[in-house]
Amino acid sequence: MTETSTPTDPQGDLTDGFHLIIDALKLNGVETVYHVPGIPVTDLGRMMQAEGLRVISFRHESNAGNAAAIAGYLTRKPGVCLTVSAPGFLNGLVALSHATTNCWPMILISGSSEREIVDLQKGDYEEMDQLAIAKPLCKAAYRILRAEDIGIGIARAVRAAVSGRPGGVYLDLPASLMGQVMDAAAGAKTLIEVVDPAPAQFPAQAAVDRALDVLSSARKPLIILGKGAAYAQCDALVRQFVETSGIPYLAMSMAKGLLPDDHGQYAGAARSLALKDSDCVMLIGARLNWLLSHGRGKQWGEPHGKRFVHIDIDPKEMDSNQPIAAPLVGDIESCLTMLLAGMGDWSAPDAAWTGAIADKAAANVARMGARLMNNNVPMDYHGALGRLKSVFADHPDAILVNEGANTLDFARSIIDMSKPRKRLDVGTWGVMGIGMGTAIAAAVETGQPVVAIEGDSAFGFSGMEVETICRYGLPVCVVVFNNSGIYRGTDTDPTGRDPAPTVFVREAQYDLMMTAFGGAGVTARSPDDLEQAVRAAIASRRPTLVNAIIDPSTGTESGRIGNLNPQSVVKKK
Ligand code: OXT
Ligand code: ADP
Ligand code: MG
Repeated sequence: MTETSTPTDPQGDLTDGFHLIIDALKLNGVETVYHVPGIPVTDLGRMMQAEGLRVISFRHESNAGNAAAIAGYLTRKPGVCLTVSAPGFLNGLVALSHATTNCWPMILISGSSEREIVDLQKGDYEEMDQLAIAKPLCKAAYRILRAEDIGIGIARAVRAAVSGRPGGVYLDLPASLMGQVMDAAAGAKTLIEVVDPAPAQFPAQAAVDRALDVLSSARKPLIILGKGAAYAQCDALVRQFVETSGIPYLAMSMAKGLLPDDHGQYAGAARSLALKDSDCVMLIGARLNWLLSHGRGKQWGEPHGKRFVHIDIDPKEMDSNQPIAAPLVGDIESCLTMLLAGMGDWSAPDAAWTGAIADKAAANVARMGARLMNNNVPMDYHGALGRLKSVFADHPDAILVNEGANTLDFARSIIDMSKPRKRLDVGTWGVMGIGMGTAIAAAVETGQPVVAIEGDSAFGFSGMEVETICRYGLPVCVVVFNNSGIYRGTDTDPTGRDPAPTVFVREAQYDLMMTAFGGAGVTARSPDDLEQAVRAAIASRRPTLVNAIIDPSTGTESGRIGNLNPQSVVKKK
């Protein structure tokens, strides 16, 4: 426990719960709080702002929570979301579970009602046993009942969020805690500045030697970089390891740009070949979950005898889907440092293997390149995204936020990223609704321009936050890929009664939502218009919404993951 801060002293020598919470957060490096005000946290939010924390006030807790989650990913510090009790708390929970699922550090702080009423279910204002509900949905959950425990409560929340496999933490603050008064000097002594919250974790030398043995004996090795490797923020080391090994690599969606996508070893455009024909796969901060078909099936060339090397900070991840021949349990920076130290005279993989991947990638890039040149009106995904690809090539620091189905999948493979942590998307769950919260936090945390490429359905989940973007004057350009529907805008109700469940109002004027709050709104019907509008938005840093009208018939069911839809046998008769 260190005594390094003097709590704000509202009344001479007294402090209270409000101020101790703020002091404890500041002491632990929290700078920004993503928030929706209301009883019992309105004054807490006001006081946070008065005490120098940046308070970003949202229109819905889900979006504030998504902002906090991605802030955690970008900064390796817990992103903090502050909500009211019961409904506000529940609204924040999707993001808290999303953060946990994605292994990002986040703290959801919710005000709550009084224990003595809630526990007897007497029917309090917004009564709910929030702690019990949060527990199964996050990495850790705590309630603070006494002002003198605020220091410990926040220290535990911070450490739980960032240590080991990062994740979401719930912190329950009953209303009565905030007004509790204590002596200021005594209060200061209760605060804890967490020392070394995410300690280095080195694997055993024997585990490193085993991994090097497995890798060096492979004829067709492949590296898969996941967002855990991007989160680890040891970018130069990852690059050094990949380049020293000479092994081709794939980047999972949010790991794109960890090494630039035009890197000679990048196998992204030969993904199927690389997965199917490799004989040894090294996973670095990526899980063999659904996004990698659990390491089995046709895509992996089953039956296969591939050997896996896996770096992950969580030992329980090993063997979760496939037997891991060489588990390396530790943090990526420590693991790669030890691997590099042991690589000595490393021989690059067989040129026949690397050459086959490079040839396939070049052929795929050329084939796709031709489709990206089109200037069709109405636009298709390739024509529109081809232009945005060139905008990102000219703005490598801009952050790409991306959600939707076709809009997500096409943008992922078309738009190259050249720097780490520039591509932020739907993550492990494929959640629609991360868009505006993510865009806002990306702008707030990095100061860089943000371009959010949004399916029209995806945008609808968080669209009201364009007001927040305008209110804070953030450099966010939202591009709505308006194909008038989910996947396609062409479905019909066979009975003729209603619109089909997947279609929206045709060519809705989403741009007016931005102009309603003082930002710029543009309709783009051609690739030329689209490119011009996005370039202007980045240059001006003015909140902008570009309503990009896409041919409603060009998308495919569920984008690239249509195979996950159950099929009706009856329908096929
Ligand atoms: O090698 P092959 O031949 O296979 O080719 C691959 C690469 O080699 C090649 N490639 C390239 N070629 C040339 N050049 C370059 N540079 C290049 N790069 C790659 O391209 C192919 C594909 O490569 P990729 O993408 O890397 O590989 P692949 O096989 O696709 O990878 C597999 C996956 C699984 C890793 C990947 O597909 C992936 O990451 N997928 C994520 C999918 C996902 O998460 N989708 C979102 C959820 S979909 C659905 O659930 C939706 N909902 C329901 C809903 C949700 N999600 N959430 C909530 C809260 N409520 C409801 C809804 C409502 S989507 C949705 C809305 C959709 O409508 P919108 O209007 O928003 O969007 P539109 O569809 O646009 O209308
Ligand atoms: P992707 O979706 O990109 O494949 P995942 O979210 O599935 O990535 O996997 C990320 C993995 O990275 C998680 O298993 C997590 O435990 C791990 N991880 C996160 N940070 C670190 C770190 N610093 N060192 C090692 N592993 C990490
Ligand atoms: Mg759509």
